[in-house]
Amino acid sequence: MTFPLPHRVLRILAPSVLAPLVAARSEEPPRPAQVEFNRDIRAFGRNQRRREFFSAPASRRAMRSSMPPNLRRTPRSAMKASPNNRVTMVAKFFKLPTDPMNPSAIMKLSRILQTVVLFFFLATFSVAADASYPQWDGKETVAEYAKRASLAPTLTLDLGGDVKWEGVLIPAGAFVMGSPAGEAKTEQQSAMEKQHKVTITRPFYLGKFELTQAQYEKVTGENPSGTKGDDLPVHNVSWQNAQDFCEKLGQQLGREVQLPTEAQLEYACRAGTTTAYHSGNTIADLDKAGWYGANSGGRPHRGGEKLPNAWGVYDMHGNIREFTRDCFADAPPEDATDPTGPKDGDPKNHVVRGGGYSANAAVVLNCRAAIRKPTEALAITGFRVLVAVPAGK
Ligand SMILES: [Ca+2]
Repeated sequence: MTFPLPHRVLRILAPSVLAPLVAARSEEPPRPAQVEFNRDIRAFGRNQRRREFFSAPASRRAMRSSMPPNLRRTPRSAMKASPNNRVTMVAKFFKLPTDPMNPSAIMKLSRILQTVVLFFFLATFSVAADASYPQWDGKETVAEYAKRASLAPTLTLDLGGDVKWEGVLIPAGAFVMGSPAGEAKTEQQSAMEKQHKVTITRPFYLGKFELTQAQYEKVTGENPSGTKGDDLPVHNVSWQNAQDFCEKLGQQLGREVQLPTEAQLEYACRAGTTTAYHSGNTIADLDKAGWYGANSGGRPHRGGEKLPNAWGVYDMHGNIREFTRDCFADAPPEDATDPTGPKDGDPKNHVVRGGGYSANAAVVLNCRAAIRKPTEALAITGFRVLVAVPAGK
């Protein structure tokens, strides 16, 4: 057989040129098992090389099978798992075989990892959805906001028997918390009511009235109030009594029931106003909206006898002083989103808001919207409750 010149030259030169290369390749140390294992994981992750292999002509597969083990694409014997390999650690956590690791285990592990990724995606999405409630625009009515937020403007809950609880929707929104420099107040109050910006990201239903004795007794079986009357606000309760009531009612209804935070209560009280009372700045304005020393007759009154604020909430000034969820601290709060009070506050001393029916001329400023008082005078202190809206939409 004769060959053209170039082929002859190659036949002569090839052994001398290729021999050192073949020799070098054969002297190459076997690849570490870890490298082969990682490569195999990638191959099965895409499932691409496996398809390539089995779709290749039989001759090619045979050729590959005849190759030295260290040059094959996926030598099963090289699937040794290293204890330092992250995939191996995850596999061990889920009790999957790792030595040698078989394809079905790898696929199972892949599905588990996909599920974990999907879980984190959904969790992230739900957090984003929680923040998606619209903010009150500062002008619209609660009914208009409720329509925009796809929420009911009011909420009525059946506590059993004929006892009902009525809540009104408080929009999500931002406001300036605290009292302005020109407002009538003491020096000490002024220091504690430093103005700052607060954002409430989640709307909520707040009791239209202070919690009544009938409602409290229906849930707890007790009524510690000094002046008795089913429709009168419950009073002479401790913060823990109020907290226990919320927890018990929440379990009974399967809803999230809480005391409002200090910020939520001032925000709901102001209903967009910036004056000392939601009805204005003067004592005459207080007289329209709340029961205090000069108009109460020295006793608590049933809800609904004075003017509500713009969002339909009654007795936010006077009548019964109201517990908030927050611990008390002298230092004024700073700008915040959904604040929940000082973390290092006294757990036995909570912020009380709004003043009471006994506030005489000397302490009538205690009925202002921005007032911050520590726990004291339980005999004239009660609360109103908050029912949360769903976390996401
Ligand atoms: Ca009140």
